[in-house]
Amino acid sequence: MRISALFLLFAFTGMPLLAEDGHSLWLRNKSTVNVTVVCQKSSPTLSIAIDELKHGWQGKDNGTVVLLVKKDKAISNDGFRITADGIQANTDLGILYGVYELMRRQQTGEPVVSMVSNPSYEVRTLNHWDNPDGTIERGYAGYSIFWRKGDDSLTVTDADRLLWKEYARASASVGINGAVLNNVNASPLILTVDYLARVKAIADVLRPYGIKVYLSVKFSSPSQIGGLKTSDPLDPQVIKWWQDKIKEIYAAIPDFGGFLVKASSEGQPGPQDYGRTHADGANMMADALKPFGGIIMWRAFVYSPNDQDRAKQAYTEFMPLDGQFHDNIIIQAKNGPVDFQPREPFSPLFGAMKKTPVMAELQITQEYLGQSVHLVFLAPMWEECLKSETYQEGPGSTVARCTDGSIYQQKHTGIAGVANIGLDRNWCGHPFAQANWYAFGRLAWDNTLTSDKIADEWIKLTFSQAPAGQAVSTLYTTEWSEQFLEPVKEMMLQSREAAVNYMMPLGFHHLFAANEHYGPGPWWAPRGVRHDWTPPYYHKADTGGVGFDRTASGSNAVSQYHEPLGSQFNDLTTCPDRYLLWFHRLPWDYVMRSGHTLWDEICFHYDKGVQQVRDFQKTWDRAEPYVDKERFALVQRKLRSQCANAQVWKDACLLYFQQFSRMPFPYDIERPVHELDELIKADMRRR
Ligand code: BDP
Repeated sequence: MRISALFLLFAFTGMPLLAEDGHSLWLRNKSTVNVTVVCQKSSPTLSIAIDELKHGWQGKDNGTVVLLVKKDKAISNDGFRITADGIQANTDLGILYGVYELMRRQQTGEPVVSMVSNPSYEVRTLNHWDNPDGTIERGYAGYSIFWRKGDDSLTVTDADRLLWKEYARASASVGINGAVLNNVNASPLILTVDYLARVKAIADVLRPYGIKVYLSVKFSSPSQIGGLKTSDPLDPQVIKWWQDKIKEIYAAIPDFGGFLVKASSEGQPGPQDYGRTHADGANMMADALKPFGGIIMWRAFVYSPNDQDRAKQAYTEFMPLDGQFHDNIIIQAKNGPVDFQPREPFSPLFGAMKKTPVMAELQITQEYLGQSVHLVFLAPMWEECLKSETYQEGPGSTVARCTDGSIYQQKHTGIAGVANIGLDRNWCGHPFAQANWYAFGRLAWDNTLTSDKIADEWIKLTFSQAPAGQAVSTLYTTEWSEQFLEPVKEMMLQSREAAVNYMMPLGFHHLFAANEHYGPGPWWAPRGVRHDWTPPYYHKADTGGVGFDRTASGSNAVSQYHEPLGSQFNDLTTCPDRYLLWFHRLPWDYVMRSGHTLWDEICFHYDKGVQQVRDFQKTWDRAEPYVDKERFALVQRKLRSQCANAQVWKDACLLYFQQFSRMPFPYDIERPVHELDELIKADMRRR
């Protein structure tokens, strides 16, 4: 009797009969009551908006929502206005975004108030580092959702279309409007007829959700697949080849977004192979895209193993070109000057290039942050970057405002996130890694949001599901908040700092073993490997001290920051501790603001990082009554690995650096539990 009643309950409420696999992300809750939607216009995007409202409405029973596409000067781009009657926007997509906002408010219990919301950036893209054979560079959640290996790899199936649709819906629900479908280390294959046919099929599915597709292209494509002798950007035949290729693309995909280009970087071909500049290369492609409204996102991730500090090279190379780029080009710079490290100061290009739009490239996939094993909520890292003060146009010139068009007149603005999405049933490998996809979209839409608010929304949407007839917001009782929401949120908010503590505190960076960028390897420097790819290049530890001297008397990277920031970083008394060893080389017994020696302070940070992860384990175990058993167990297991890994990080770094500091561990910290030799050997074995 009980069983069949339960079964009926499941059948009627649509509650999952299957185990919770995390596939529905933050889009779990279904409508409980009726709603009438009034909309004068019809379009595929508006149909989705209407459908979403009917299925997800959690407002008043028998409510009416009016969707109105009508010009309104207060609304820009695909922004929207929420009124007492419904949603108004200049575009159909604006209506869809308004619907998602309205429903997010209903589902998280945030009041639905009259408001206007405009996106911070025009281009809000996910960059997929997916290869045509289905592998993903730095992907930790299975193979590509777009590409696969095998004879029938280009056949588009219904299952493909369904997955792309789910992907598009999730992305659109947080305001993402672009997808770069392939790796920046691009295969020229992507521009061949068969692959372009699949790109078109993907674009067709993504279009109603307002997501434009873009492609990463290889600069040498004209010679590699076009049969030309050169790919020199000033060669008339090369120019013609790109024009024809672009025409071919737009004939199939009229709203194609444009190209992302990694050129003359890490061995990739580029204009410099032909004695041309980045501007020459980018302008040639941009001109070919211009008649169709396409853009170029040209990456500033460039460095070579020369004598110049790697952290300075992008600025050195791109600043002289400011003003030379055509107006449909955006320079895409990683948030930090080196490479997606757990913590870096912001890239000095933000705000410095005044005549060229610069967009931030963030990394959602946790290449350097524990991949899909560690629970690391990245919003605090991105918030730190976006809110960093550049001083370029006086106080208030934050990275966010220097890139979103509020300070400089920019024809285009954008922000990109390197995606963490794969074929894993839960999309991202780790249930909490979904929060990073969510957070990227939310910050791309509104770069003033706080990490706290984003985490709050995400937890509510991801870990609750209302039974039939009940609005989900009624589940958020005081008990639920105190016992679940607040502690889990606190864990998320601390998680990035914890990772910095157990991996690379106090301005350390790039201490990874080998090329997999997962475990520690401060010792790692095999003969024959480029010095700027080895940790000793970055930490420079010896018995005299540790850290990279980027002050005026060192590499002078500080000079790339606008005053007063340059001086602040240069001066030991004003340089924030979090960037200390990024900018300064110091003796091990240097006395910190805290009164501790540098060595002790390093030890305390590593020790704290491990303790923090141990606390996360306790927090999560207490959360058990509030989480389905599948996701609970998965996170519990991953936290166990994270904890073991954190211990390895701490032991490896402390034991390695102790060889140089020759100082004892402070009595207050937990002792290492591994032997250094053992850790070094284990690292060698892994490769
Ligand atoms: C590095 C990654 C490498 C990427 C490169 C890039 O290790 O796989 O190709 O960045 O962004 O962080 O181009």
